[in-house]
Amino acid sequence: MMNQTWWKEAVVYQIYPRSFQDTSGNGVGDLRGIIERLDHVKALGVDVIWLSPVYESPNDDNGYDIADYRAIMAEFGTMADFDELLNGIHTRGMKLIMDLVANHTSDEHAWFEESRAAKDNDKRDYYIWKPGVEGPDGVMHPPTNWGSFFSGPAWEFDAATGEYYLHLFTRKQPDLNWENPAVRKEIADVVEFWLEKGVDGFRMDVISLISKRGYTDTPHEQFNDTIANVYANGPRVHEFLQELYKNVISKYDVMTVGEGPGIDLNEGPSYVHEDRGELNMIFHFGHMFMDQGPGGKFDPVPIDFRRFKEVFVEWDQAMADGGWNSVFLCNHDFPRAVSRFGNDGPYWKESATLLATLLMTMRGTPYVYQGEEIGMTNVAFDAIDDYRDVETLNAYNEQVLEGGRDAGDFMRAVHIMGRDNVRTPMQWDDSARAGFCAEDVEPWIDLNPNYDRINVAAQMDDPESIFAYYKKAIAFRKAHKGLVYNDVDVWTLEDEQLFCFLRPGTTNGAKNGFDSYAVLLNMSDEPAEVLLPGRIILSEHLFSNLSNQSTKPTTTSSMTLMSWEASIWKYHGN
Ligand code: ISL
Repeated sequence: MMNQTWWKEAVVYQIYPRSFQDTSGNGVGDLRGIIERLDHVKALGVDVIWLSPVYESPNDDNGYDIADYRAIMAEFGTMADFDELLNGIHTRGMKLIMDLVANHTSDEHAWFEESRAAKDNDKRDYYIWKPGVEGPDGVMHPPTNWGSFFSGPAWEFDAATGEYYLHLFTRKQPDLNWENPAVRKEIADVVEFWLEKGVDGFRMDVISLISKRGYTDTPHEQFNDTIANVYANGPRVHEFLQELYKNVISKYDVMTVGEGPGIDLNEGPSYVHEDRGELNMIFHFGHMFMDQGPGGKFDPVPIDFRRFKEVFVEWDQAMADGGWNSVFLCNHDFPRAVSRFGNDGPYWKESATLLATLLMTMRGTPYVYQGEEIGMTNVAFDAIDDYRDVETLNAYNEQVLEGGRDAGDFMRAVHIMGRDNVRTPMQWDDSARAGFCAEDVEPWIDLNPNYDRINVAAQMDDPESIFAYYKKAIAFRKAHKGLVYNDVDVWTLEDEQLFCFLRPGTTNGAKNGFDSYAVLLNMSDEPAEVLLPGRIILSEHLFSNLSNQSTKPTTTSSMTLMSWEASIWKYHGN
């Protein structure tokens, strides 16, 4: 039986502060806005809030470029606001985890300003500087052929000292040099600073990238292969994480989740296994990168549903022995879950609630991204000028302006994949600015025009709403611990429509004290017939997302699920 702890049983809610609630009148969400909306978050029944970065930042990448790890971004408020927010979260019985972005800083961080000033500056080795190489043409080139995550080369020439610095993300996000013990000490001090303030843990941004493998050209044409084989899982990553855990994190009862581009099934457990003293869980990208075509992020391909199920199964199995998974369908970097994995047209409500059921019935800690609880959808702005995300804008410059790609074709890809799909303001009500900011204020990014239909106020008092369903599904998970800890046994891997799994209340054949659950999901627009495994009998219908659900108790071997029906049963047998 797995060890039981609070962070395995917790449900997490992610807040992207820029887009949550403006109170100061600048069109940008802020900390006081989160304070005002804490009762909404509490009403959902979640335990932990993950707050995307709120530190001082020039916002080249919306706060993922930190200029001061110990200061609050002025647009978001003050440290006093932060303290009040933390207190408000704690008094409601919830916890707060911060976003630790420590692979890189902003180029406006004081460390980088010093580092770039002179080759003999104390802080020179805080970052990764290399001389250029002279090509056969006699022209100076970057040290390697590496590309950045956000288009263009990963090296930037800096005239002050005539060398290049590494930036795996934008040129305003120079990578820190974790080989330097002074850098690791600085980061450990930052972590300690926030833990001493009373925060309850961290989500660690691109933690798989902190140890570099050396600086040779990547042989790969596809960027995701470069991430996996050249950038991620460097030789000292586990040592660095163990050091941070041992020196700081282990002294507090907190949770950690590492974000891990390039972490595969083999590497995953080594970051989180309970004997390793590193992290509690990671976000893997098995299901987040699966709809990228050969051209990468802005070359979308349809979701392969069988592969989607396999990803869940493989990761569950990989973590079954002493590891732990996070379960998420969306965050601030990927499209809206209902638009991507559901059907945000005719089956909007059914598919959004089915996805909620999947989140709350898988093994692993579930993460809900703001707006998911009301079924917020992708947005399709016509003009590139309506977009704000540096990833989208850089890709537009590279692919359309420089590369000659058809602008309409690129925009269609942005509508499917762009990160601004999830960054439009939270839709609180149907007033002119959806309650996100005052009506005479321009929000930093336009609203999704469907806010008149999809908003919190419209769902709050409706027992049939997506919001009401999230509340019920979260409460249901918390009341049925077998959904947290039991094994996962999927029996419809080949099926084109169904994702059905058992959560047996047995561990290695012996009863584990929890009930056994069967979760039946029809992830398609057509009805589907479920053939039940012969060895089980569905004994009690517990939960469904449709009001006209298939509640017929059955001792037979099959049942029919309506389009996007989700149905949870207690079962007997093994
Ligand atoms: O969104 C992605 C690409 O489209 C991902 O590859 C993403 O860049 C990657 O998962 C890293 O994301 C994290 O670090 C970035 C930041 O922009 C993201 O918001 C953050 O979640 C750099 O700090």
